[in-house]
Amino acid sequence: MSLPKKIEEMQVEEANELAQQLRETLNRWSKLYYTKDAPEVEDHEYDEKYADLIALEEAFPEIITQDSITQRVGGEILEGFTKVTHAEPMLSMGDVFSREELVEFDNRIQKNVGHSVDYNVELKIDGLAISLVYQDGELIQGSTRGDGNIGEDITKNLMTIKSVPKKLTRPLSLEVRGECYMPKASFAKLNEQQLENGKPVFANPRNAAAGSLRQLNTSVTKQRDLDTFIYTTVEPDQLGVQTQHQAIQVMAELGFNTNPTQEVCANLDEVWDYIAKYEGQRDDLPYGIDGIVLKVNDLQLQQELGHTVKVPRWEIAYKFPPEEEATIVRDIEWTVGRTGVVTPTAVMDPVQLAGTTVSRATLNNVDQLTAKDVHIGDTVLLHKAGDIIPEITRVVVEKRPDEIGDLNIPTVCPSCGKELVHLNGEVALRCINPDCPAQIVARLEHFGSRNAMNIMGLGPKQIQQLYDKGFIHHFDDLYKLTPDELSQLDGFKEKRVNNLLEAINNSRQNSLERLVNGLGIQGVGTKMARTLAEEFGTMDKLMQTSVEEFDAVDTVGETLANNLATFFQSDVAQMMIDELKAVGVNMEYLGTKPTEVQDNYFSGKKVVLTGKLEHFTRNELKEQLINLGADVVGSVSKKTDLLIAGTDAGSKLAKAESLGIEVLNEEDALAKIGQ
Ligand code: 1X8
Repeated sequence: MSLPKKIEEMQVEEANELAQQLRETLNRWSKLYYTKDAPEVEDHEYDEKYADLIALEEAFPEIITQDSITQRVGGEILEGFTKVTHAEPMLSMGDVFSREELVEFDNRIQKNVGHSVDYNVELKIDGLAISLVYQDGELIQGSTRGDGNIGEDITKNLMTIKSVPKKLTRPLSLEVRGECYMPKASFAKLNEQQLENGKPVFANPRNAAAGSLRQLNTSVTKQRDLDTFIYTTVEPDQLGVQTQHQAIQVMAELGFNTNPTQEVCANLDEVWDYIAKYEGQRDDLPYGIDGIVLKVNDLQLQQELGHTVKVPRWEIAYKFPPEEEATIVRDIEWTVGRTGVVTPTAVMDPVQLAGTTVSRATLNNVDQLTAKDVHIGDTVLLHKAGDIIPEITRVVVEKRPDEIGDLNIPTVCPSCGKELVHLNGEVALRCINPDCPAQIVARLEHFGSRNAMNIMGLGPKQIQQLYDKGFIHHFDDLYKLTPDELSQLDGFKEKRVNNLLEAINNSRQNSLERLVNGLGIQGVGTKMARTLAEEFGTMDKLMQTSVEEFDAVDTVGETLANNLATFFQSDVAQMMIDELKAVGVNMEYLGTKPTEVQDNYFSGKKVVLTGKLEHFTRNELKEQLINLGADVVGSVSKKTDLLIAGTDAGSKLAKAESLGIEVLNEEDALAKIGQ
């Protein structure tokens, strides 16, 4: 958990706020991951935040939003792809984890049908759901599942995969569905290459398949070794078959790759044998599976059983129990967060666990570390909580070396050396030194982050380097950075230096809520910062507000009101804010003004971006345009006002030209932005 406090101690407002922040972060990370092959964070960080979000949503179901990343059937819909509405929704599937639950499923089916049924049992492939549409035997469209109703058109990408037939052996018009995956061996090879080329590695074969398939540049897809298994058709009537088992056989005859392991089972004992057999072979299969799928074999019965809003009633997935692996703890790292909380992380010999390489597991707090009694040198069992977060299950005591060191729980801060404390009986160990370097760096990071001052190009790496060089310490130091200092950052040539300077400079004009968030006051997140800015209007007012006045705000509780008054009236805050005023940082709430941008070339226009850009990433340019009031959309249509085309622009450019839409190259666009 990386949550600031125990979920049991949270109010719904706070949980909601945290969940919203987590969603924004996770959405951004997952987008970066898919669109750029370049994750911003390590896998475990993503996993941890994802698990936090799940935990919050489980504790407070009322805060779940429809568009929460936890609610999506598939991945997200990418900007660069044309959207496809599925003729029949691509449903997800119910899942169970035990034999008892399988029995329940079977009982339900038997009750509904009136007798026992045959099941077709298939492997559940760890890949990406795809749909292929054929007209008169020709492949005309391929798409991702997307949100189940709308997917992305990835026809060109799928065309590069050998096992996807471009032409069927019979001129049928039908839609089939299946799984696109990357074989384990290809995954290993790809990651080796990625490492050699200094590129980030993929976390698991599934991510690698998704990242390879959802490439705007199909030549990348082609270089990746992807494969498919097709397991269903939307129109079984076309095949003249009565059962799922036959459907797969006929689809194989039509030219599709189908998985040969399917078996018809007459009862749950047979199903259970199948499960045991493939669970045992799991690691030997050339592709990843995460369970098996049980389907009522008779297609007529499937029809009669129908589906609920979300899932078919005639099929269920049995998920394998999470894998457990043994490894050795080599180090316990102690890290200091923004609020001074010090958390232990076990660093272990890397092991392959449920599809990813794991070498770190958080122990969350000292209590957990002592309860589990994890020492350096211990052999531990690792599993993935919810199949996501690596977690140490227990120490294998029998394997403990004769000589083992103490737990070595720090009494002083690993960063600044000051004494650590437990505040008000908290389990968390805290460094309360306001000058602790690790906290300063973490606070600066937060200050510049997306939901706070939103200084693009100022990431953790840059903050750490600038801090190490002694250029930044207080928030206002960011505004005093010189081009010469910035050019000392790794990889910063003139362009990046200028971009970062501009981003820092622009952040002076942010509305008050961003600054309030950036200050990192305990209990104040994005939403609370906005509430405070709206309510009190200026920083000066906030600094004169009493506990009672804070308390009078609807969503502010007593504890927070106290925190706020204490903070805003403290000498530290006074000084910090005076310094920020001195460097020209705006101290007023601008309300809706930021979006009421001055009329400019881009305001109100529907703009599409395509091709390779030189000076920006596409996201950066997009953000600039949005700030100028443009509506940046994914695909070119009659309604598009403007296409900005980088180099190697393809079909979008052609389409824009054919529709007579204005086209700017990157330089022209930059010139117009500058005006
Ligand atoms: C997902 C999957 C299905 C099958 C295999 N692998 C999957 N990942 C199969 O039916 N053999 S069905 C499915 C789904 O979401 N409906």
